[in-house]
This record gives sequence, C-alpha cells and structure tokens, in this order.
Amino acid sequence: MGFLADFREYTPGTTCVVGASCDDGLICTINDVYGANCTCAGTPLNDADGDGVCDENDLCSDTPVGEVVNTDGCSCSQLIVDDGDPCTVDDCVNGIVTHSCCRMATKTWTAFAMVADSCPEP
Ligand SMILES: [Ca+2]
Ligand SMILES: [Ca+2]
Repeated sequence: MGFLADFREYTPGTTCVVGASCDDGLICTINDVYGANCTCAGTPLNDADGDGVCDENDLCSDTPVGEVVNTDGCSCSQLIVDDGDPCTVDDCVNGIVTHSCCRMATKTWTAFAMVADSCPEP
C-alpha cells in the first residue's frame, strides 16, 4: 500500500465510519471502534502491574515498575535465567532468556595429564 492510499485511509472523515470496528494496536483493549475524528480506541482491560500486558495475558503479576517484559508480561528479574547447564551461557534481555553454547572449556592440570571438562568447544 503506497503513501497516497495510506493517506486516504487515515484522513479524518474520508473512509472511517464512527462505530465501525478497527484495531488500535494495543493488546490491552477490546472492542476497538472508530470514534470522532477517526480515532480508533478500545475498551481498556486491566493491567494491574502496568507493564503493558493485560492481566488476562500476563503470566507474571507484580512486575517491578520500569522493567521491560516479554509478550507473557515477564521481566528478567521474574524469570529463571540459569538453565542449570554449566556449559551454556545464560542471558536475559527484555524478558527473553537465551542459552547459548558454550562456555570456554576449563582445562586443569593434574599431576599426570591435562583434564578438560565435558563442555563442547565454543
Ligand atoms: Ca500486566
Ligand atoms: Ca507482568
């Protein structure tokens, strides 16, 4: 869709019908409809912890204020980041946990030989 088509679509009074259904792009609203001046708005659902993920979809209640969450409403401080595997590198950014391969294998010398741990090489 080109610029002109977009312009027409969103120009107030040209194509929208007040009361017609639309999508306001917010996941915490339902029953979105066009109002005056073609503004699309819906009925807000509850979002108790204010993280932008409505309670119905929020798997982690009481998210601390200001923490970025994933689509389930969970921030890194609310997730288990360590997968328990000593060979993977655990990380969490914006509520997305990743486990990448691999830690540097630790090699230790005994009196007789060099012994490497079981982690695969990076
Ligand atoms: Ca929430
Ligand atoms: Ca949350």
